[in-house]
Amino acid sequence: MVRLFLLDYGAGNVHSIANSITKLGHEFEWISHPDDFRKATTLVFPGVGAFETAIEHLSAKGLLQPLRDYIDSGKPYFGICIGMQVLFQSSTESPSVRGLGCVPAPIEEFSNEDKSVPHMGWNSIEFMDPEDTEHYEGMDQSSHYYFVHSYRAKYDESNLEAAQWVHSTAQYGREVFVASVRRGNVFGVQFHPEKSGVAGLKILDTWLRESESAQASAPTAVPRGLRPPRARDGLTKRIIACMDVRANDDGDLVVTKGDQYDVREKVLPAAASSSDAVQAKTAGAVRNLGKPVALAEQYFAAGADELCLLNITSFRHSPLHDQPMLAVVRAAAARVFVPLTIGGGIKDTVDPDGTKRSALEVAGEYFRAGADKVSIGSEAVYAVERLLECGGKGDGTSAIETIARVYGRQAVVVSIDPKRVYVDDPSSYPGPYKSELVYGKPDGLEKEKGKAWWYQCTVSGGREARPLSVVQLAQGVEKLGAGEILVNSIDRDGTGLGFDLALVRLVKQNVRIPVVASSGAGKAEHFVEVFEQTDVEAALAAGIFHRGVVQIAEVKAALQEAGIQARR
Ligand code: 1PR
Repeated sequence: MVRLFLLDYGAGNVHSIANSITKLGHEFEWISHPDDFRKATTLVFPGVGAFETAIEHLSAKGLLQPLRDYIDSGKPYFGICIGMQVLFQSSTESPSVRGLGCVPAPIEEFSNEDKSVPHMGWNSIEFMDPEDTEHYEGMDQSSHYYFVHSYRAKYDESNLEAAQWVHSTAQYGREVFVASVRRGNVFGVQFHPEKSGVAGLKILDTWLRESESAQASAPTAVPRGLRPPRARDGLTKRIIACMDVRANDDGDLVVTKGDQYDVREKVLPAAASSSDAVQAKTAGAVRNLGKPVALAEQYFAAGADELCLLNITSFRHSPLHDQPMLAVVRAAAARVFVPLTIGGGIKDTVDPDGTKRSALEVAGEYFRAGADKVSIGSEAVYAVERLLECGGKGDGTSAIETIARVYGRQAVVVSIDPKRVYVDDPSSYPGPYKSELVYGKPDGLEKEKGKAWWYQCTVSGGREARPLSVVQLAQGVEKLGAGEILVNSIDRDGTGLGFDLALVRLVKQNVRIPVVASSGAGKAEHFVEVFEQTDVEAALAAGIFHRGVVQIAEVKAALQEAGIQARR
């Protein structure tokens, strides 16, 4: 009898793989004891997070040697991300920790000289032996798969023994790295099939439906020699749909959306005419644009590359375990198979009974519920203020630092809400942000002409301004260990005027981690504009998608027409 086991070492979002496998109709059990390895006939290790955390947790739970024995026994093994990396000898992420050493090569960090690190997004793969269709394992050179990692195994044709393991490669910037390994009973992929939409589910399903003997008998690859980088890598620009979630006045969770963060329907001066009657009835109520899980499912089906759910009310009266948002995340994660970011309230909190919950615990609950990344807003601003007060060195206690240490920096997004501060006379502006001033263009918006401004950071959904510029914040959070920055614009939010290109460019030029442009998208061409005129990796929109003004497919088509790589 087939007994499929999943290995969870206790950190990161392993529920996504469980959800995918359930969705595909397979049954599984969790490895909870070293003896379970003996019962398993097939093992999937969906490693998420940091190499060191993975190895240490496995050792501490007495699972490392049984894992090694399982692999040596010849029974089928499928490792994902860190589950593939542990097969290697070592990782420069944690030099003191040894991997399983099946593949005699190191895992090293990507260079950020010519690109953002982490490598985050949908990339293509290239088989080592395209003729060997029998061992594609459901993978496809015309598909894109979701990668999220800072460390990789370089493709090194001179290391013949390691090259015999390589099944496919991918390219990021000029670096060609190992995307999958396949030999004997072992299959490992650097990307996340459980987050790679239909194309990823196909890989899992193909592998799980293979006979045990087919799973356990891939031939040793014949090393194929040099694989020089192509002119352009296969990474696509990501399109993200964002849902602001809050309780309405009846206590139901709804997706809402405001203009410049005011989510209540406008109150009319006087509901004079009968045509205003409906509007008058809803005036002042929280704008209701749909149910979060249903919308998430809809956006997944429509081709969104990633989804973002922001909890914009704090649910102060619920203990952490009963946070209504957790139920939303669980339900969404069971239905959508692309990355899910959760934001709002990722900070140290206190349950109604007085129990203290650290930001790390809060994030952990969301990861276990099925979130892939958490997004930190206000807390990030306070953390950078402390960082600057302490002379630019983090004390290790901030939410960014603690979460990145355990779950890896790729799991930590910082969502920033800057606001323009106009300067009366730029030529004589003596302020501290002179080098960050942006000047309105003669061919720009009417209200920007002849003006200059800098961007000030805010907290509490834009309600409070802080003495920090956007550049200080962006550089500070990168230093603290954030893996990505989501740049909102309070001035552009909900306006449909297009992304604030100057703001996005300013942030992008000052960091080496991926940046997501947000706020102001009004038509498909705005996405083309932001990718042509800035180097951001992704663009996010809310209002136009919720209101059906623009479909995600239209955005993708516009990008492809403009020669910008997009996932279809
Ligand atoms: O401070 O860590 O609890 O995080 C709170 C998070 O919730 C922050 O990311 C903050 O931006 C967000 N937030 C707080 N209040 C609101 C609100 O609307 N009242 N939503 C709010 C912010 C704006 C964007 C929006 C883009 C694109 N939402 O995320 O999705 O501007 O909109 P558009 O395409 O319609 O222009 P913490």
